[in-house]
Amino acid sequence: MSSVELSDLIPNNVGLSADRRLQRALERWQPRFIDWWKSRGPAEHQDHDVYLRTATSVGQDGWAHFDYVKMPDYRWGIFLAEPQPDRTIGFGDRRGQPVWQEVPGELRSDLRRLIVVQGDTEPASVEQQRHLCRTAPSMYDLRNLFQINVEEARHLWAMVYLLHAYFGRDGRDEADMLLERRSGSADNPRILGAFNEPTPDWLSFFFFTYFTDRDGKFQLASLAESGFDPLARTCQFMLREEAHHMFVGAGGIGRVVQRTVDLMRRHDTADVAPHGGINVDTLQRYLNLHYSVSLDLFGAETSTNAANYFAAGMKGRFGESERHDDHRLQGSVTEVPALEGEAVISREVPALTALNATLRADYVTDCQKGLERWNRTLESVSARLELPHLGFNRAVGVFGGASITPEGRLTSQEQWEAGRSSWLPNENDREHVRSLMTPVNAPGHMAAWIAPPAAGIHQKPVEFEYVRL
Ligand code: BYC
Ligand code: FE
Ligand code: FE
Repeated sequence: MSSVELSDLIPNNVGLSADRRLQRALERWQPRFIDWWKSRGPAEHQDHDVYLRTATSVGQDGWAHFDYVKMPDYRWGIFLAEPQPDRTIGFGDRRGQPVWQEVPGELRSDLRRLIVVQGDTEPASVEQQRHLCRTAPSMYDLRNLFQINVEEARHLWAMVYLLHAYFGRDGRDEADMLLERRSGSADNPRILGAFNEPTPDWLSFFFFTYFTDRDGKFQLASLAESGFDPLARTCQFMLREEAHHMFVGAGGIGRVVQRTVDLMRRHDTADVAPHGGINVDTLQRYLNLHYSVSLDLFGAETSTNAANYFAAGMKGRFGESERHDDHRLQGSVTEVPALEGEAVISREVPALTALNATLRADYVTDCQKGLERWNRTLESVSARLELPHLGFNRAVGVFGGASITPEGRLTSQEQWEAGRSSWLPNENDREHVRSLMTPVNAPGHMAAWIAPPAAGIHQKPVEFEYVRL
């Protein structure tokens, strides 16, 4: 195992200083990355000290260091989880064979594509969130936004390392293009749909980190099983950072729900908007949007791409080693949802082609957990949040373009359009949420639409000066 080289220009545990060519190539990419960060990263506070976590090692404890840092000076590093000696491929046709330390020639373009798609989402999310620093509901939240931004940028580094180290000239070109595509751009957009949607306000941000970063968790966990060992080890380490991103989403929505319930009880009304809160039906519409857009990220229910990725050992399932089957799936079948006339039915297909749907089903189960927690808070005012039907507002897969209500009923396109403003954020919701987005900067103070968190970061109090303004 290579030791951690923290004093290098690019901190790393991949022995970069022993490979001059690679080191020089990455050092040439670095200033372009910094330019991108300064022009497309957080729109403000780049000169302020922020209390941030920086990954510094990969051991079980003490993998991160907390201190004040100005964001452009953040030490973005390349860290792979420690190798497992004698690791073998855990699934697919090559199950049991030694994992690959180099890219097998016949899998080169597929692996590059998976890494590029993964890598593209990371800077995209930073671009989507760049204006949120102007409207943070507290200094604690501002710091969490920046923590997520610097870590998504580190995830970009993680994929760029793989492209440079293992894919030669094509890989370097792809790494350059990762800095050139722009979220929401008409001519050169980011690759996946959800990463071109705006994140205009903090309610959207919390739902994005709850639902879309959670797609990251499931995709990274699948890639963490990969037979391409450097990819697996990279993703294993990224997953440690990911937990905080989803915590920010779950905690953020939980705090909004708490404040809404407090206001409903205090004023004895479901309409808390005049009292500076966010109504439950507005929350439900935001949830419907972010959940449905995130479901699209799993691709089509049946996919020969997904079957090939699995059969060849490139991308496994969530928790592959804990599954009790043959891990090859040749001849296995499974049920996927389908449309038949007016009805949503389920259809039996080869399990290998259904792997996107399988991963999505695991994701849905995970999404449900946060709702249960929020619903315990909402119980006292007899309100609830629900996940809409899988087919609601979808652009990809069997439900793509179908007119399905949140309850799962197939309707006409006209009826669906008539229901849109009650199912998805409407102009009133947007306007009200926008009106709440005034920044609160004093340490420990919170905007009126959100309850304070239960605790601060890294044993610091909630009133801690997380950003020195
Ligand atoms: N938008 O065979 P299918 C994260 C395309 S999030 C646009 O079903 P496949 C993060 C597809 O490319 C995790 N296009 O596709 C979160 C294909 O095109 P071609 C990101 C889409 O390959 C928050 C065609 O439709 N990581 O980390 O089975 C903040 C047929 O589809 C979309 C990954 O996604 C879409 N939504 O599945 C920061 C992991 N969906 O080949 C970060 C890597 C599908 O016909 N990616 N298409 O031209 C993959 O594993 C797969 O590429 C996908 C798609 C699961 C995304
Ligand atoms: Fe990420
Ligand atoms: Fe993330």
